[in-house]
Amino acid sequence: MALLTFEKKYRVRGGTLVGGDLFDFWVGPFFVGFFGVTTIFFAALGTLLIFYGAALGDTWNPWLISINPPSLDVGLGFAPLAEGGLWQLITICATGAFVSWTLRQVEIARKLGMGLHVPVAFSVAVFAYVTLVIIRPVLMGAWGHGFPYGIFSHLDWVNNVGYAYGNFHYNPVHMIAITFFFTNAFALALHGSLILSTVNPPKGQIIKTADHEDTYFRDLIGYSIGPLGIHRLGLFLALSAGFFSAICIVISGTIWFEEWIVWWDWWLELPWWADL
Ligand code: UQ1
Repeated sequence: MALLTFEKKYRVRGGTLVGGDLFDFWVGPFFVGFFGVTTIFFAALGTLLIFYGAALGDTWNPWLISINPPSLDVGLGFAPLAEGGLWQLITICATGAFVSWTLRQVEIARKLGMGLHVPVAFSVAVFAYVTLVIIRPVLMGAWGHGFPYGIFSHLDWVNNVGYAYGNFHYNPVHMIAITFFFTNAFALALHGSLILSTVNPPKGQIIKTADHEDTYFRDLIGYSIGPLGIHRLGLFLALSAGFFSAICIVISGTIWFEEWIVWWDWWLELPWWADL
């Protein structure tokens, strides 16, 4: 079905979660909905607050601008605007915008009668952000444990938090997350190259089929996961990468307080050689 025909047929009322028909309209190509309005509100307010925070700072160098969380002694209280309060408001706006965007994805999926895979996947990214700036700071008792909003400053934060636990690469859950990231890149490279090799033939030649794709991998390794399966695998790998990233940082400083290499002492302490 051509795009214009499809849109006439499927760009219809219904499927909204909030507001009934009130916000059930489009602006140009964009569906609005209640959560389109709240997304714009939070994103615009948050952006304005970032510019206000930058104006209070001592640089307009985009690499160096930084909106910092309150100092640790503020704990979980409210801070004055210039002393972390802006960071707190911006965090509320960012979370509000991300959650609104997720729910707008849900409304669009419902309108079209599609599965909720996209909003579920997006939620994992939102979960990773919320873990860094809300869940972990709350568990550790201070907003000051959140990361600063700045290009270089957030890199410094990652560096410093990493070294606070020795060498973060010894964190076993960090290892799991990295393994998922690498495997995900591997799977997408296999999939992207396989698809292009079948559907982008030289001029004058007809495209190949899903049977060619299956047979390629059966010839190569004796197994094909299938054209649907590879997308299930890809979604699983990508979401696992984000999920285990969130877990590897949230356990650092909440249930594990030492250098991560010490965690591996369980290996040395196994009973059959602990006393040797
Ligand atoms: C695969 O088996 C498959 O099914 C035909 C694809 O779909 C088009 C793929 O993209 C890839 C990469 C594979 C091979 C993957 C595994 C895990 C054997």
